[in-house]
Amino acid sequence: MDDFMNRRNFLITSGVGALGLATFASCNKNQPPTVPAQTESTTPTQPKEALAMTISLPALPYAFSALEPHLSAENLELHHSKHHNAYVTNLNKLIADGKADGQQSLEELIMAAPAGAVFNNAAQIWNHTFYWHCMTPTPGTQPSAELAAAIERDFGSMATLREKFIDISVSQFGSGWGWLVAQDDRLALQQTGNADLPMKHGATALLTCDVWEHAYYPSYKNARAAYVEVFFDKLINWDFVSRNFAQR
Ligand code: MN3
Repeated sequence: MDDFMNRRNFLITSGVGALGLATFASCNKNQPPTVPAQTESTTPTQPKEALAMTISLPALPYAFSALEPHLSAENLELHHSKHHNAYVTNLNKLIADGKADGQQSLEELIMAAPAGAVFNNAAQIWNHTFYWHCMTPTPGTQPSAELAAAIERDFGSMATLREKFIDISVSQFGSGWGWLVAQDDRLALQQTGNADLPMKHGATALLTCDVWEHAYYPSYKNARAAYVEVFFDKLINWDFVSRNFAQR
């Protein structure tokens, strides 16, 4: 586990001209890992008002091909370089156009924004970064003893959690996400549509599966259930889920 994976802060980079690059980690306790900062160049002619915060696309925590044969390199490259990146591009344009506060953290934007473009793009950036870290090319990770005990307490068994997680992920109508969350010190499952996410509903995300078609279509075509089963059985990074549970 490298330092990148351990430092669970979601950095947002700021292009502040001659002052150089400023980075900060937000205070939200449920964060994807640190992403390397990218320097945003500012031109000498750029007006001061335009020197707002910019948000960078976090690097994938593994190679595009690392999750093969379960998710193809083409699938991951398309998902990260096109879909995830598009949300970053869109949010930076909203900030540049003055429609989003470039001084707010991603989590602050998500919590403050009404339904609409700022919320959708900010939440999708958060959701995707979290999702990448919910998967690992390393087989055989296991829930911590504390998480395993909570799963048994709240679901009865890992087999029941598996069955219910797959069910809520497969049955989410249209685009959205299946989640394992902690809420009121219990484990629970949530379905969210489009960009919606647990922090908007008073819950802490522990695990998510992206069930937008773009997440699985290149590898599984329309077979969402097959994708979700492989996600649960082969791809979940239980070390990451266990850390989220410990820090809930
Ligand atoms: Mn997606």
